[in-house]
Amino acid sequence: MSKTIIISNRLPVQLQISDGGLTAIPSVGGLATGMKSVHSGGKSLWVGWSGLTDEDTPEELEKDIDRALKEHGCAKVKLTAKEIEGFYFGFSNRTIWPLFHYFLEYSEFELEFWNIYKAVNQKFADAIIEKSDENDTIWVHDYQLMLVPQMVREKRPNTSIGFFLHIPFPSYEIFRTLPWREEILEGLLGSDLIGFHTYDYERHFLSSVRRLLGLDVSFNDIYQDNRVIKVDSFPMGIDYKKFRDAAVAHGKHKKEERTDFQKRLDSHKASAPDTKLILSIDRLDYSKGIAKRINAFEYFLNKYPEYKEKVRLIILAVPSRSNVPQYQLLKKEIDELVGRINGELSTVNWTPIWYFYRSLPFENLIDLYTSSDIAWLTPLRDGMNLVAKEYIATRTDKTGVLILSEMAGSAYEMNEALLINPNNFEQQADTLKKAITMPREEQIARNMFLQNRLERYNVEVWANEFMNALNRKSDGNISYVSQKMSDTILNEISKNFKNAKKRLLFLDYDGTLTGFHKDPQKASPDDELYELLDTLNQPENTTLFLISGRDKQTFTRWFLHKKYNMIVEHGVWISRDGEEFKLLEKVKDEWMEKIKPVLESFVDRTPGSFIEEKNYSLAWHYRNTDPDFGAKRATELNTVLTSLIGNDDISVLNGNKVMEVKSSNVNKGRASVRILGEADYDFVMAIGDDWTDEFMFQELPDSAVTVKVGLKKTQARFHVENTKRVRTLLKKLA
Ligand code: GDG
Repeated sequence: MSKTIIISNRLPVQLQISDGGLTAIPSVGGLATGMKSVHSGGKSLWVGWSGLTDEDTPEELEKDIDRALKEHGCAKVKLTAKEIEGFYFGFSNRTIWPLFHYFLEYSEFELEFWNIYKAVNQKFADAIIEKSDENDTIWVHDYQLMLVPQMVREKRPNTSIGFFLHIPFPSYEIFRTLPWREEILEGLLGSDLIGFHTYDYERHFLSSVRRLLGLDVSFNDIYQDNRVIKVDSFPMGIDYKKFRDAAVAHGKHKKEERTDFQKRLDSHKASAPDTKLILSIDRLDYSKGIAKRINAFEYFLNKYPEYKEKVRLIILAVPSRSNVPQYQLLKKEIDELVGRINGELSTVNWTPIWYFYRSLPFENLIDLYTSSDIAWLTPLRDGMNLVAKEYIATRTDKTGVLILSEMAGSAYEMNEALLINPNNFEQQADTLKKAITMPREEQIARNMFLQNRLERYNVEVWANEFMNALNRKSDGNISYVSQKMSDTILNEISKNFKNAKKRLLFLDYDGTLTGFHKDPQKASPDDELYELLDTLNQPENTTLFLISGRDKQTFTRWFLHKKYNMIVEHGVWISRDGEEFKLLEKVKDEWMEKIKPVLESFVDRTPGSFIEEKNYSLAWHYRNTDPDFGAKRATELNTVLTSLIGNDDISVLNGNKVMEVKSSNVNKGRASVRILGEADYDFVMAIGDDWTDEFMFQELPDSAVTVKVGLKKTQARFHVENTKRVRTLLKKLA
């Protein structure tokens, strides 16, 4: 029976060792709840670190721990204190976390951290490999485990692997500073599906993949050798019902049933009924903008002094990663700020800031959410920010105002909140005033929309959507029109080839018989290729044509002495049996003089691009430009050319990172059909990789074996993954 394996740094259970023995308590965090529908019914396994280092685990308890974890569907990865130091506190939280949150100056690039990160990721991958088989579905979570997908893929090539990043993926300009950037991308690309909270993170990731790995990306598909990797955004929701129900129950509590914490809040509210409570809850983390928020609060009180004694800021900062020096510094900064402001502004009746540095039980969290008039969340960067969603979910009477930073992923879905830029104190002060004075009807109108959305797209829906997308992906959802060239099909084709009386082969060159090169002149044929073509070309009853967009000079140099038949410049020139090239088509070339300066202006403005001048066509190559910029310029050039051309005599071909302008009556389809008409062939095959080859696939009869190299949409009947596979195919025929 196939199962789902979930992998995260921490397991969704807390182990507690006391005199009484061992207890395992399920965690109540968002992820644990969200995964309930995925992690249930004994058909899943959750792999992660238990929270106890090897040093803290008494040997005699090992078996009990395993048993306790198993009861919760969990299995542990064992880690030493040194590994936790380098992998978790080191690379994860001193390199990746600051970098991905745009705190470049806090990022430490330590080789030692990186080595431990790799080794620990390998440990997680090994644990998965040991506990899974090919049919299982694997879901890896978050930035601590970015190398795991590829590590698992190596051993389990056909397993379905998904990855979700809970933090932002930064822009390419930030990400490129990481010394191990390629390794991280390659690690992630072991997945079949990569999920982010927002489209922006997705976009940043795709941009890095294109620029750093040079892979082709089309919409949200990444093409890597024989695989297509899907990238998508899945904004994480909350367990809406849990927060809603808790708030409803809280509202029904009689006075004596209330928590001590709530009783204290009540007495403060009673003593100052017009004082508004402003709440912020975060882990104590520099990405959350806590210090800036406190400064902005002081700014607000100075700008609008009439609100002194009329507002109170409650800060709940949950201790986090206190082993990391930046967090210790931040703690000190916040302690001092709160001390100074309270010292300067407090009156006998009023303390402006209540500051709690601790974690509170869930029921007190509900006390805070339901008692506060305003939630003020100002992260400088935040993958999502669930607190914003939780606050809204607990507002049973739909009152309450949410002020939320634009830099939080949740801001994209919470447009009805008051969105602010956390660096703009002026705007924040005015927004606080707006929130304090917002009419009740407006609060209700805004929150109604927010609540509906949060209820619908809750965390369970989030998890299911991800799993469904992953399952769809592994069902082979790629919209091939062509069939993959399996070994069985290959055998069949080879049989037909051998039995045929008269065979005709059309082979494209670049991207088909050989890979691409930065400089097209360097992509010359290798010995293996010559040998292969020689063998194929030998039999009397086989007519082999190299058919290419290349110029005749180059092909004369490379192939004329070999006496292969050749068609070049997409069908302008033909050479047979080692004879000089002759015109195959009559073509006009007067237009070239007019078009060339246009292309030249694009070369001047697009670094890395160049013009290839052929006898009857002009090609603008942009393979070596910045991929985004090059593609943008290509679209621009296309528009310019289309408006210039204006008649049917010349046309623009969009090839693989090349745009070619040529006479309309010339293309590979027309040329191949002409050759086909010369004799009675009972086996016809055409192989090519780009748009210009589609003409052949389209024009040749249905009985022809047409083969596309790569996974893009095509009119060919079959596809193969890469040039290596083309050679295997040809060797089989040879
Ligand atoms: C990462 C990303 C992304 C907080 N204090 C207490 C407490 N909490 C709970 C909240 C909320 C959770 O912790 C915090 O979630 P956030 O989303 O706000 O932030 P991170 O911890 O940084 O989480 C973030 C998230 O992953 C999910 O993908 O949204 O952007 O950074 O659920 O309720 N819970 C209790 N006591 C507390 O004192 N019981």
